[in-house]
Amino acid sequence: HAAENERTFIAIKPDRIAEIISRFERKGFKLVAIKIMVPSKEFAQKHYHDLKDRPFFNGLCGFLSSGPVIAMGFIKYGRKLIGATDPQRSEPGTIRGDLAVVVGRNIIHGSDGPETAKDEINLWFKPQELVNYRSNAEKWIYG
Ligand code: DGT
Ligand code: DGI
Repeated sequence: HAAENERTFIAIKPDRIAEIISRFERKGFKLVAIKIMVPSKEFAQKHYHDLKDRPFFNGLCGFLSSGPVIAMGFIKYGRKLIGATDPQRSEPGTIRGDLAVVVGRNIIHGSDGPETAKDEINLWFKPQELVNYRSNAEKWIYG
């Protein structure tokens, strides 16, 4: 199953680290890279380069670089857990629906597809920071 090996990049603000990671863990996402860092404004601009013409680009990059970010790479792709961009429109049960209020402060970024995930994982992580392994659950499920 191809989707089992797809990667996703997730970035979260601190404060609810355990809760947010646990949602991915419960859903069966496998963590393959994690670190905490304060991205520079220039780094944030690279991360959000697709949005450089939007009016909120400067504020968005300022916010991302304003403090620590926990960057994670997971195997398995999924936007459903995160919810719609605007927390006022994201469904209850999603991370943004449950934990966020304001669109410019929506606490979590997730790559929007397998291709952007590759680019984002390459931006945030060096190859040697990615760890691959079989989880115990996989051994029970796939033999
Ligand atoms: P909004 O209110 O929808 O425009 O979005 P916000 O609230 O995310 O954006 P804003 O303008 O309040 O700025 C958020 C961060 O970005 C803040 O830490 C300061 C930084 N920032 C905003 N405008 C500028 C600017 O013109 N120059 C610099 N160096 N930083 C800025
Ligand atoms: O992939 P998403 O994060 O769901 O959405 P996106 O890639 O379109 O936008 C990236 C981030 O930009 C989003 O998480 C929050 C911010 N953003 C998007 N639309 C708006 C916005 N920020 C403000 N202030 N106003 C917006 O309309």
